[in-house]
Amino acid sequence: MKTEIFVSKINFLRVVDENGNADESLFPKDLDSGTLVRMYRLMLLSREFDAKVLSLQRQGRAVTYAPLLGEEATQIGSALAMRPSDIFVPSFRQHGVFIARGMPMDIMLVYWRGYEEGNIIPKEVNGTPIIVPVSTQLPHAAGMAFAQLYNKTGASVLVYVGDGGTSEGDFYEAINFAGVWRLPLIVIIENNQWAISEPRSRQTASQTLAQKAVAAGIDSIQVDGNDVIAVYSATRDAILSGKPTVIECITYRMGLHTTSDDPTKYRTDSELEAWKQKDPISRMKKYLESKNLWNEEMEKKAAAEDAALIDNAVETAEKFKPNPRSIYEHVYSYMPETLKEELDEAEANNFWQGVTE
Ligand SMILES: Cc1ncc(C[n+]2csc(CCOP(=O)(O)OP(=O)(O)O)c2C)c(N)n1
Ligand SMILES: [Mg+2]
Repeated sequence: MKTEIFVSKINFLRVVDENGNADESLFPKDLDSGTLVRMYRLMLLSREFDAKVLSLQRQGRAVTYAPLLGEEATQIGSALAMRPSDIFVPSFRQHGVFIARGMPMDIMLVYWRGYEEGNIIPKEVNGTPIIVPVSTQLPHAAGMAFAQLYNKTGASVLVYVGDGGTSEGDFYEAINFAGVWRLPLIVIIENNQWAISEPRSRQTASQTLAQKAVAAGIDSIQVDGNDVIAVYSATRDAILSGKPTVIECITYRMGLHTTSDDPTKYRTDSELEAWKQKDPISRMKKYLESKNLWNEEMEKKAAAEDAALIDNAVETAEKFKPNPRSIYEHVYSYMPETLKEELDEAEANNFWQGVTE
């Protein structure tokens, strides 16, 4: 006997198209006009913040930075779908998620000036620090989701990973664990088509990244990641279902991998141009304008307000004086003897002042 024992399908969701036209039958019912405008404003603010950090880095006022340009809808849509009690676990590019969750921008900038004090996330933001080792955040997030289930908190854990990150063992292990234990874990794949210079086509032979969830026995969907409404809708549904879910958001990294990267070395202008036509911000703007919820005057006012907010945050962040002891204090939960010796020696030699005096 030979018979088909398993078939699967992956849905793709888009609610608002590139021209700003919405499929009303798919439009989430809980989105009022105030929230729609807020979504747009947060995308604008994230883009402005991003441009500012890039500029600071070029002036030697910030460290290596991973821009989010082009990925605003994926980040803001998913962040706004969370309830305050839901916990998010970022990787290193989710600046928009932090902003939408109320992370003070001056603290974010302290981190991007190179100080770990900026990676201490205020409790009410309900997220974990920036994590650079690719995909190591996934098993942590699965463990956190297990804790939510065990403690019956009712909260979900939303973890972000790039397309490249889904090739790591940590990704498969986390979704496998989530499937077995039916954890409230939502994995947002921010598929921006590139893992540094490695194109999506070279990362996996899998037709979609969403289908990787199938083997783990968990739900998944692919969404237009440049459509903030679709991302919101899929994430909200997943959170409310309480079930482990993988959401693949199709978006594009319009900028650099990081400030140390030069994408002109490995990708074509025509590819970038094609994605610019799908810009997540102009799409939402067209939609809001068609509903008379937004106009040029509001755009100008918003730009001025955002610039003032960001300038203020930069000013505050640049006044921040780091405590050099923190290099030693936060490595372990306690200070081992060997580290204590190093710290004592550094202090005895007035290490903080440098050696040139
Ligand atoms: C374990 C590990 N391997 C390699 C790197 C170097 N590295 C940093 S980002 C990156 C690519 C990540 O691509 P993707 O997951 O698609 O995320 P994106 O940068 O596009 O947001 C690599 C290989 C790292 N940080 N950690
Ligand atoms: Mg990527």
